[in-house]
Amino acid sequence: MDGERELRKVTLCLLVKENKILLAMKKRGFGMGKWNGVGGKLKEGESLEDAMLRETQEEISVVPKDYSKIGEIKFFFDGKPEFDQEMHVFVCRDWSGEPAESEEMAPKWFDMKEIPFESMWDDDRVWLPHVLNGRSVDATFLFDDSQKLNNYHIRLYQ
Ligand code: 8OG
Repeated sequence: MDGERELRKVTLCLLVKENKILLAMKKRGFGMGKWNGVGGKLKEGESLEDAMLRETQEEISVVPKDYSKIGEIKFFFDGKPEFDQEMHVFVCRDWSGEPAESEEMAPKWFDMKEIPFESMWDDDRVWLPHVLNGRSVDATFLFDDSQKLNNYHIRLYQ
Protein backbone atom coordinates (compact mmCIF):
# COMPACT_ATOMS: atom_id res chain seq x y z
CA MET A 1 0.00 0.00 0.00
CA ASP A 2 1.42 3.37 -0.90
CA GLY A 3 -1.46 5.18 0.82
CA GLU A 4 -2.08 7.41 -2.22
CA ARG A 5 -5.09 6.25 -4.18
CA GLU A 6 -5.82 7.63 -7.64
CA LEU A 7 -9.33 9.03 -7.60
CA ARG A 8 -11.62 8.43 -10.55
CA LYS A 9 -11.76 11.60 -12.65
CA VAL A 10 -14.94 13.14 -14.03
CA THR A 11 -15.60 16.40 -15.86
CA LEU A 12 -18.34 18.98 -15.55
CA CYS A 13 -18.99 21.74 -18.09
CA LEU A 14 -21.15 24.77 -17.30
CA LEU A 15 -22.36 26.91 -20.21
CA VAL A 16 -22.95 30.54 -19.23
CA LYS A 17 -24.15 33.57 -21.17
CA GLU A 18 -24.97 37.01 -19.76
CA ASN A 19 -26.89 36.31 -16.53
CA LYS A 20 -27.89 32.76 -17.44
CA ILE A 21 -26.54 29.27 -16.84
CA LEU A 22 -27.41 26.14 -18.78
CA LEU A 23 -28.30 23.19 -16.58
CA ALA A 24 -29.51 19.82 -17.80
CA MET A 25 -31.87 17.33 -16.15
CA LYS A 26 -30.10 13.98 -15.76
CA LYS A 27 -32.48 11.38 -17.15
CA ARG A 28 -30.62 8.21 -16.10
CA GLY A 29 -27.73 6.82 -14.03
CA PHE A 30 -25.78 8.56 -11.25
CA GLY A 31 -27.53 11.84 -10.29
CA MET A 32 -30.78 10.98 -12.10
CA GLY A 33 -33.53 13.56 -11.39
CA LYS A 34 -31.03 16.33 -10.64
CA TRP A 35 -30.19 19.48 -12.58
CA ASN A 36 -26.50 19.69 -13.37
CA GLY A 37 -23.87 20.80 -15.82
CA VAL A 38 -22.83 18.19 -18.38
CA GLY A 39 -19.99 15.72 -18.12
CA GLY A 40 -18.88 12.29 -17.09
CA LYS A 41 -16.02 9.87 -16.62
CA LEU A 42 -12.82 9.98 -18.62
CA LYS A 43 -12.27 7.17 -21.10
CA GLU A 44 -8.98 5.27 -21.04
CA GLY A 45 -6.14 7.54 -22.20
CA GLU A 46 -8.37 10.60 -22.61
CA SER A 47 -7.34 14.06 -21.32
CA LEU A 48 -9.65 16.11 -19.11
CA GLU A 49 -10.22 18.59 -21.90
CA ASP A 50 -11.00 15.91 -24.48
CA ALA A 51 -13.43 14.21 -22.09
CA MET A 52 -15.19 17.52 -21.41
CA LEU A 53 -15.48 18.24 -25.15
CA ARG A 54 -16.77 14.74 -25.93
CA GLU A 55 -19.32 14.65 -23.10
CA THR A 56 -20.70 18.10 -23.94
CA GLN A 57 -21.16 17.08 -27.54
CA GLU A 58 -22.71 13.70 -26.64
CA GLU A 59 -25.07 15.02 -23.97
CA ILE A 60 -26.32 18.36 -25.36
CA SER A 61 -24.97 18.49 -28.98
CA VAL A 62 -22.80 21.55 -28.33
CA VAL A 63 -19.11 22.03 -29.19
CA PRO A 64 -17.35 24.29 -26.63
CA LYS A 65 -15.16 26.98 -28.26
CA ASP A 66 -14.17 29.36 -25.45
CA TYR A 67 -13.75 27.62 -22.10
CA SER A 68 -11.47 27.39 -19.09
CA LYS A 69 -11.03 25.09 -16.14
CA ILE A 70 -12.16 26.84 -12.97
CA GLY A 71 -12.36 24.13 -10.35
CA GLU A 72 -11.21 20.88 -8.91
CA ILE A 73 -13.64 19.27 -6.48
CA LYS A 74 -13.08 16.01 -4.61
CA PHE A 75 -15.92 13.89 -3.24
CA PHE A 76 -15.54 11.23 -0.56
CA PHE A 77 -18.40 8.94 0.49
CA ASP A 78 -18.35 7.34 3.95
CA GLY A 79 -18.44 3.56 3.60
CA LYS A 80 -18.61 3.76 -0.21
CA PRO A 81 -15.09 4.42 -1.46
CA GLU A 82 -16.14 3.19 -4.90
CA PHE A 83 -18.18 6.42 -5.23
CA ASP A 84 -15.22 8.69 -4.43
CA GLN A 85 -14.19 10.93 -7.30
CA GLU A 86 -12.44 14.06 -8.46
CA MET A 87 -14.47 16.47 -10.59
CA HIS A 88 -12.81 18.93 -12.95
CA VAL A 89 -15.09 21.88 -13.62
CA PHE A 90 -15.01 23.98 -16.79
CA VAL A 91 -16.92 27.16 -17.57
CA CYS A 92 -17.75 27.66 -21.25
CA ARG A 93 -18.66 31.09 -22.63
CA ASP A 94 -18.80 30.37 -26.34
CA TRP A 95 -19.76 27.27 -28.33
CA SER A 96 -21.15 26.14 -31.63
CA GLY A 97 -24.54 24.47 -31.95
CA GLU A 98 -27.76 24.86 -29.99
CA PRO A 99 -28.17 22.89 -26.74
CA ALA A 100 -30.43 19.92 -27.52
CA GLU A 101 -31.89 17.05 -25.52
CA SER A 102 -30.26 13.60 -25.64
CA GLU A 103 -31.15 10.21 -24.09
CA GLU A 104 -29.11 11.23 -21.05
CA MET A 105 -29.89 14.91 -20.45
CA ALA A 106 -32.52 17.60 -21.09
CA PRO A 107 -30.98 21.12 -21.09
CA LYS A 108 -32.64 24.35 -19.93
CA TRP A 109 -31.44 27.92 -19.35
CA PHE A 110 -31.81 29.32 -15.82
CA ASP A 111 -31.44 32.85 -14.58
CA MET A 112 -28.40 32.89 -12.26
CA LYS A 113 -30.68 34.26 -9.52
CA GLU A 114 -33.06 31.29 -9.91
CA ILE A 115 -30.82 28.26 -9.76
CA PRO A 116 -32.84 25.17 -8.61
CA PHE A 117 -30.46 24.20 -5.79
CA GLU A 118 -33.19 22.09 -4.12
CA SER A 119 -33.00 19.71 -7.13
CA MET A 120 -29.20 19.66 -7.41
CA TRP A 121 -26.32 17.98 -5.60
CA ASP A 122 -26.05 19.35 -2.00
CA ASP A 123 -22.51 20.61 -2.53
CA ASP A 124 -23.47 22.82 -5.49
CA ARG A 125 -24.96 25.55 -3.28
CA VAL A 126 -21.56 25.84 -1.58
CA TRP A 127 -19.28 26.22 -4.62
CA LEU A 128 -21.41 27.17 -7.64
CA PRO A 129 -22.26 30.77 -6.56
CA HIS A 130 -18.52 31.52 -6.25
CA VAL A 131 -17.82 30.13 -9.70
CA LEU A 132 -20.60 32.26 -11.17
CA ASN A 133 -18.96 35.25 -9.48
CA GLY A 134 -15.81 34.53 -11.45
CA ARG A 135 -13.77 32.75 -8.77
CA SER A 136 -11.92 29.46 -9.12
CA VAL A 137 -12.44 26.75 -6.52
CA ASP A 138 -10.54 23.91 -4.98
CA ALA A 139 -12.79 21.96 -2.62
CA THR A 140 -13.36 18.67 -0.85
CA PHE A 141 -16.78 17.38 0.18
CA LEU A 142 -17.49 14.50 2.55
CA PHE A 143 -20.82 12.67 2.37
CA ASP A 144 -22.16 10.36 5.08
CA ASP A 145 -23.39 6.83 4.43
CA SER A 146 -26.86 8.08 3.41
CA GLN A 147 -25.24 10.45 0.90
CA LYS A 148 -25.98 13.63 2.85
CA LEU A 149 -23.31 16.30 2.86
CA ASN A 150 -21.41 15.99 6.15
CA ASN A 151 -18.44 18.33 5.95
CA TYR A 152 -16.42 20.30 3.47
CA HIS A 153 -13.42 22.46 2.85
CA ILE A 154 -13.29 25.08 0.13
CA ARG A 155 -10.53 27.36 -1.11
CA LEU A 156 -11.28 30.20 -3.52
CA TYR A 157 -8.98 31.88 -6.02
CA GLN A 158 -9.39 35.09 -7.98
O1 8OG B 1 -20.70 9.54 -16.08
P1 8OG B 1 -21.63 9.93 -14.98
O2 8OG B 1 -23.04 10.15 -15.45
O3 8OG B 1 -21.52 9.05 -13.76
O4 8OG B 1 -21.12 11.39 -14.51
C1 8OG B 1 -21.62 12.02 -13.38
C2 8OG B 1 -21.65 13.51 -13.65
O5 8OG B 1 -22.12 14.16 -12.47
C3 8OG B 1 -20.29 14.13 -13.93
O6 8OG B 1 -20.45 15.22 -14.82
C4 8OG B 1 -19.83 14.64 -12.58
C5 8OG B 1 -21.14 15.08 -11.99
N1 8OG B 1 -21.19 15.11 -10.53
C6 8OG B 1 -20.91 14.12 -9.64
N2 8OG B 1 -21.07 14.58 -8.37
C7 8OG B 1 -21.48 15.88 -8.47
C8 8OG B 1 -21.79 16.89 -7.54
O7 8OG B 1 -21.77 16.67 -6.32
N3 8OG B 1 -22.15 18.11 -8.03
C9 8OG B 1 -22.21 18.33 -9.36
N4 8OG B 1 -22.58 19.55 -9.77
N5 8OG B 1 -21.90 17.40 -10.27
C10 8OG B 1 -21.55 16.20 -9.82
O8 8OG B 1 -20.56 12.98 -10.01
